[in-house]
Amino acid sequence: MVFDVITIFPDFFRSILEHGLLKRAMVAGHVEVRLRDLRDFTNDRHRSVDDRPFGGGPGMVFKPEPIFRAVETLKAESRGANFPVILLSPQGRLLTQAVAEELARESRIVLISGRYEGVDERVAENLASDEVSIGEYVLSGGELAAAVVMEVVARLLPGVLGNEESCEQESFSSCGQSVGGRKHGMLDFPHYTRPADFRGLCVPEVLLSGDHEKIRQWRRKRALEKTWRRRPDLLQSIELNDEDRRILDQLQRAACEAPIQRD
Ligand code: 6GU
Repeated sequence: MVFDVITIFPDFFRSILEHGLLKRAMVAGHVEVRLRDLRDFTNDRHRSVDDRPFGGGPGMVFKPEPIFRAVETLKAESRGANFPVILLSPQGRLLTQAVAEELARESRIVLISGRYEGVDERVAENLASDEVSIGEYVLSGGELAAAVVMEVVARLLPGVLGNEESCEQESFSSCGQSVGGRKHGMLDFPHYTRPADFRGLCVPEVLLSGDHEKIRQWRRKRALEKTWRRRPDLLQSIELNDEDRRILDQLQRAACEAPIQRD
């Protein structure tokens, strides 16, 4: 997978590319990231990438010419190959695990880091093939968003996660059989490691028991419970078995007797 990132802050990406998953994916040859400085595609003396908005108002807007020139240069390099050109912006479609899975099927993706005040609309309308937002909040620029997209897509590529098992069980994970992006469609169960007693805060006894069936049941129950409290909306799309329904009935009944605060 090749990511071409068009940005006015190429240095912003250096640290995330030198640590963790993206670094490993690059070293192993699964991912290549090419940072493209937007200013290299300007042709005025000041290398200016933005200008004041037509119609007035605060802030500056990214000009179309450097962005068009940057993408056209990439297209010329790839000799006709087709690839998605994604504008990162708060107006985009929301990045979900399902969107990440869709993107992970590509072999090359161009990411354009916009900025909060805006990018000339002709980029979204006439150049980008897709517009993506990473969540319901406002960032000052698309750099963090581009980094998020690369991370969530890279970890889905075959061979990138050394430990496929940990991927299979975690919440929001998807090794091909997810429901709405999450394995089993619900939030993750709690995890613990040593020490078993940390300042009097003890790990649940069952996890120390070695009884794998009991541990499986406990994890399923805690995952259901957490999902019921925090994200009851997810329960609509989960396939529940008899044991699950019994657990949810119990929670429901307990809540009626002594209303529990959802957190
Ligand atoms: Cl992609 N860009 C900006 N500026 N803000 C955002 C975003 C993107 N996604 C969520 N908020």
